Amino acid sequence: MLKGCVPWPDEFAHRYREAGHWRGELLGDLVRPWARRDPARIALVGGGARWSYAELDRRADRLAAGLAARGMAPRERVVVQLPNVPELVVLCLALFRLGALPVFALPAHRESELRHLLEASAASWLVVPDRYLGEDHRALARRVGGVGRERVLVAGDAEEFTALGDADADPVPLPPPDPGDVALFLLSGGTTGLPKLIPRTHQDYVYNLRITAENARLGPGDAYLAVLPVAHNYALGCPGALGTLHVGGKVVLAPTPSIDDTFPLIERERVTVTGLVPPLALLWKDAAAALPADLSSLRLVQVGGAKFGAEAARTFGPALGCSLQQSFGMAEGLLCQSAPDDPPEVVATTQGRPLSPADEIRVVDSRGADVAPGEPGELLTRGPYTIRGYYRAEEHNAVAFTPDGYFRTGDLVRLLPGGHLVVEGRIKDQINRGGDKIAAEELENHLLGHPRIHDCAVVATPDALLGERVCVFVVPRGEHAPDRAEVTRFLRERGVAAFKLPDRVERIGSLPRTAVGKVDKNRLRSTARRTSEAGGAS
Ligand code: OOB
Repeated sequence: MLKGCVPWPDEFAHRYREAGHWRGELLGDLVRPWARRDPARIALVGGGARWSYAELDRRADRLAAGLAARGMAPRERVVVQLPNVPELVVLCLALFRLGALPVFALPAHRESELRHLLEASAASWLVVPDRYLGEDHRALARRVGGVGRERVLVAGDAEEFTALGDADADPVPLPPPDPGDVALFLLSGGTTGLPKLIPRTHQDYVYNLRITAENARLGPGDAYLAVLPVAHNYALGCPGALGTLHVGGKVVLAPTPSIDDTFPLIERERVTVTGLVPPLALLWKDAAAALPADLSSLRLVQVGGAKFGAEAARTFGPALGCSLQQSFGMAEGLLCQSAPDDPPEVVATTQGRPLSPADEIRVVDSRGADVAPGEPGELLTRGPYTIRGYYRAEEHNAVAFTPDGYFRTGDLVRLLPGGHLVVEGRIKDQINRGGDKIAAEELENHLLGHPRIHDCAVVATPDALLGERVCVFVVPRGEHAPDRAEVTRFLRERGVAAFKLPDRVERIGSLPRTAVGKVDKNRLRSTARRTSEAGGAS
């Protein structure tokens, strides 16, 4: 395995191979059988493209050869920041075939996050779109720096950089990567500072695709609509775009998650399956009743990324005329989902069951001891598609994993007798804003750089639509505390992604502390709730 990664111990690797979970498959081969068997079958629709399996396969080979000709080598890291455009899917396949390693940035990331990803992965390449949603990503690449001009690849008008479309050459034989080696890097939601890199191997991720596709009963007759960024695990591989290609289905890319973009696509492409975060699911429920769109082709909608309340979950399926599948997953691996034969009340009130028979689950108290059955506690897990360590993060790994290899999820759950999990909350210091994860410490570190902020703490406040919003408590240096507009301006200047910007900024004389001297975030959360009920706050 790539240096800086933590392999599964031999005994576990052996077990996963024996059980047939790991089959030595390569992500770069995903579309090959379909391209041979049924070349004209439609694989990918989006941004004006409508490519068959043969076309997608051919483009991936040509791009891989073109990138190799420009000097891209196996195991080099490539920070990929592309929205849901067809080039992203071709690029993924090309990199997998080449054995170069995509590090998936989100389209919303800005200088702060991109700089961190380039540095943390020691990347030699960066891929961006020309423009997306009003942002000029070439200008962003210029500000970020760190990679030579010829190693910045642009989908679209490249200006002084290299056009991704110019990386095109006749296919050449490429030595296949090792299925047990890293194929891609996903990002952690982050709890301590900036996102950690999650190395996923070819065979563990193919397994991830297979079990999520099976649980969705996904087949060649399905059309999957990627509403959320394909750069995120959920729409990439759970089953997402790659899981759909694995089973010979059709991937449809929505350019943005808006109703205006997605509903017409569902109608036109007869979309059968998609995945949403709870705020989008709530919007879809209302819009389905109000708009004349024909959503009759939809058979299954996954909702996950943040807790979907039982009340909304009960009414969602009937409103859309399809089945609901709750999805509780994490880029580190473990996926829990409702099963097709779960009774409706179980689907509405739980976040599903771990997908693999080899997933090991523990629910523990603050001392690490197993809680009594049915009691809430922190979820620990290990298994055939759950990492054993973040990339180049030895110190952090020592606290994020138990000595016997369980990942500490930071999620508070209850385990029901039937094996279903209910997510009750979280102990990690993170805000989940409608599925977008914000590490409190990352924002706090930025804010401490403000000349008029002496100290600060970031906490979640409850919200009916988003589940949680970001609230900052500020202890000013001097008389005038910066208000929300000033804090927002400051964070934007530092190149922080817009989804992390605070919804509220509260002034406070000093931060409350616990007996051991840590900031008492529980107290701050109650203060935030009280002031919002009283109608205060900026
Ligand atoms: C998905 O992955 P990440 O890596 O962005 O975030 C993982 C975290 C979990 O640890 C949990 O705190 C939260 O997101 N979460 C949920 C949830 N799904 C994720 N919390 C409550 N209920 C749920 N259903 O978010 C992700 C990855 C794959 C599939 C779906 C979501």
